[in-house]
Amino acid sequence: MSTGFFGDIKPIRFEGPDSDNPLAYRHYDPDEMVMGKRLEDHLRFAVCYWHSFTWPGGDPFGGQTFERPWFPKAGSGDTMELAKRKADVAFEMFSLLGVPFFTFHDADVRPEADTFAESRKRLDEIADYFQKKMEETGVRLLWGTANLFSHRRYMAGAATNPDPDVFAHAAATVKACMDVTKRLGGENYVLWGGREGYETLLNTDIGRELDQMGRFLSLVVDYKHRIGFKGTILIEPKPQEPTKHQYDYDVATVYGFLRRYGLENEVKVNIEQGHAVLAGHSFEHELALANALGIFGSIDMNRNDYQSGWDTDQFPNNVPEMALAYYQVLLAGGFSTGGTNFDAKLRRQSLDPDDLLAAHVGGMDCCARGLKAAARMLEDKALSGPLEERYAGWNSREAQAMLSGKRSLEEIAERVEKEKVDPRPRSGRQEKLENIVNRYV
Ligand code: XLS
Ligand code: NI
Ligand code: NI
Repeated sequence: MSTGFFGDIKPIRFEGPDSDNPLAYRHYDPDEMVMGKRLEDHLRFAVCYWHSFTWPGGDPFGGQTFERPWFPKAGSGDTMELAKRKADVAFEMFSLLGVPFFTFHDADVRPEADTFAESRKRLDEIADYFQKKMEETGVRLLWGTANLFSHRRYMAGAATNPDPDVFAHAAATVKACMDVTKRLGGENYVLWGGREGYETLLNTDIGRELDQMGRFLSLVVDYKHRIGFKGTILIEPKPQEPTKHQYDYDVATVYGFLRRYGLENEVKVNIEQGHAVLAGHSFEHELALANALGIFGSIDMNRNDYQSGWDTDQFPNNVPEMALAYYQVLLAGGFSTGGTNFDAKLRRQSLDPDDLLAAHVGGMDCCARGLKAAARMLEDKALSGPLEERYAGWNSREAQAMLSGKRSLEEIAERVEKEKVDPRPRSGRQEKLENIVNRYV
């Protein structure tokens, strides 16, 4: 039954590149076979609940711009009835778009109550409601997560808070969210350390806070195994915002943290394009590094404005960038439990219900074009051929002996003199490779 929110818009269909229908897919045909796999199964799109249905359109200079029938009226509180209306529209949108997955925080889907116990009951009640809608629509849960950053109790951190009661509150909250994620068949559980960081060292003990965070994550991993949750635990790195310095700065930092607490085989990363950029990296750098370290999990596919310097969470619209990103995803073997989550919000002037649809349609088309270009580059060995050639010298017996630890520094030095080793620099061919990429995008 239609909620009427989107008017009489019909489900979005693939109409091919020549279509001028603004609400049709031109490049995303879920059934198209790419490298032996359906496009839908490659991309595994997810709509996020928070930006699309909860965020009111505010910025630091002004409040709500969006008017949604499920927002509480001025002066009155949020209710479970409104939460269910919101869910009705959310699932309607998932179905109209034909996305296979969604993602949510506890705070997005139910109003917070006066006590923890009551908040948890509300979350369970909404999960029941979701369960029915998921059965009806076939939409699945990519990941669930806890909002440990909006409420003022978390202003000085959740796991890293100086107050152990906040740590406990956060732990109980994550337990509730993991329970619900498991019950709904979620394929991952995400931890983004929203306020796990600091503003000033004058009031912060970094070593202690990292140990608290390590303990917290160990508790989460233990619990995952105890309840038999089969999904992947993911950390989402971000260098700053909201705190000045976030502990999960980037992929390399998270890997070091996981190693320190012995969790590198238990936890993977959810990499967000905008966060990569904030950390001074490219998206593909973060993806390639995660793959190299064996912790690649999932992606949040939302970009930043390159001039503004903060997390603007915009829908992707740059095909060459997406192509390089999905190239790394394909090199990593594609997604297993992960997927492409649009942690992206409309601009605050984009008021209309169909702006929400158009944003996702455009983002999905852009990703589809990028992935298809990446697949063609891979199939043609357009980049992997030259790369193999570049490192070919390492295939020699002597090179392998050096690499595997069979040669000491003295032995290597001796050979350099004896054989008059005299390496000749070779071109890195960057421009030629860039030209190759441009043939595919
Ligand atoms: C914020 C993060 C957040 C996570 C989920 O910058 O991207 O939205 O994805 O808590
Ligand atoms: Ni973000
Ligand atoms: Ni994110």
